[in-house]
Amino acid sequence: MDINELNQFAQQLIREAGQRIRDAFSYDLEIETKSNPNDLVTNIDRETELFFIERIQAFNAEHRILGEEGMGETVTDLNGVVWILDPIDGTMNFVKQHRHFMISVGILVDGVGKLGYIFDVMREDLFYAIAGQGAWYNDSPLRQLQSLPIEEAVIGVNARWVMQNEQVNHEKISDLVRTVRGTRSYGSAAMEIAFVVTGKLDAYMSMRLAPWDIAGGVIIANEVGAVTSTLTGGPIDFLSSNHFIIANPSIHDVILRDYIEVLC
Ligand code: 2AM
Ligand code: CA
Ligand code: CA
Ligand code: CA
Repeated sequence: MDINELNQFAQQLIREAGQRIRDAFSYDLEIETKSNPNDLVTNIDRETELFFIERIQAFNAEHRILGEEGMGETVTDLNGVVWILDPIDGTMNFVKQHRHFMISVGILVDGVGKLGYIFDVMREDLFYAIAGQGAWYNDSPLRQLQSLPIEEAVIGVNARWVMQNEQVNHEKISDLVRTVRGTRSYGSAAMEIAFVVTGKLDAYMSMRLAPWDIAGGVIIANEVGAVTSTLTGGPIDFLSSNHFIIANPSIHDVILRDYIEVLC
């Protein structure tokens, strides 16, 4: 398989899907809820995933697709070429803000991440990586992340974590929030990951992210030295949901050791 040809195809496809999503604002969105009243999905999420599936299958019928909306076949192993895709990451932002949502795509070959993409649909900004060759933000190569002390870090964390919750020890998270320079919460996991790989954030963490939220980002992270793991320091599994952290390598371990206690 020619990885550069696949990269060209994927970039073209992602940009075309982005154009379709932008065009969709001129007609009505159908908004439904999934697991809870704040877990949204629209007809555009589903139509975009179907668009990817049809185009990928026309490109190579052996490629398989693991997508959030489940419009493709069921994927339970990572043999061969597997696309892990989230057609719209940040659906609430899509619906409410009409910005700050991403297309997230990771392409794996026999379980190994080869190509990663995070596309900011409204800004038409592409973050991407080719494993072993490097990572780019549009036409600019991304540099290895520089070390910094935790006191100078700006981190992506959800405000609910600072309140008492069943997921993490909120007192330790409050300590982290007091220690760092600043916190942000953007509402799109892929966007926050894109910010960490470009040094605009120094860490981002979340509970229960799915493979399609993180696959593209993890592949980009590997090229710039960002560290990805579960919140207990375990490896990322592209077939199951789990808690997640991506961080500058100089602060990953200290965050897990001093500030994160997973309760569930
Ligand atoms: P989504 O927009 O594709 O659903 C903030 O909510 C981030 O967490 C988004 O990246 C969102 O992805 C992701 N997320 C994962 N599981 C979610 C859920 N059950 N409800 C809402 N957001 C979820
Ligand atoms: Ca969703
Ligand atoms: Ca998502
Ligand atoms: Ca989604």
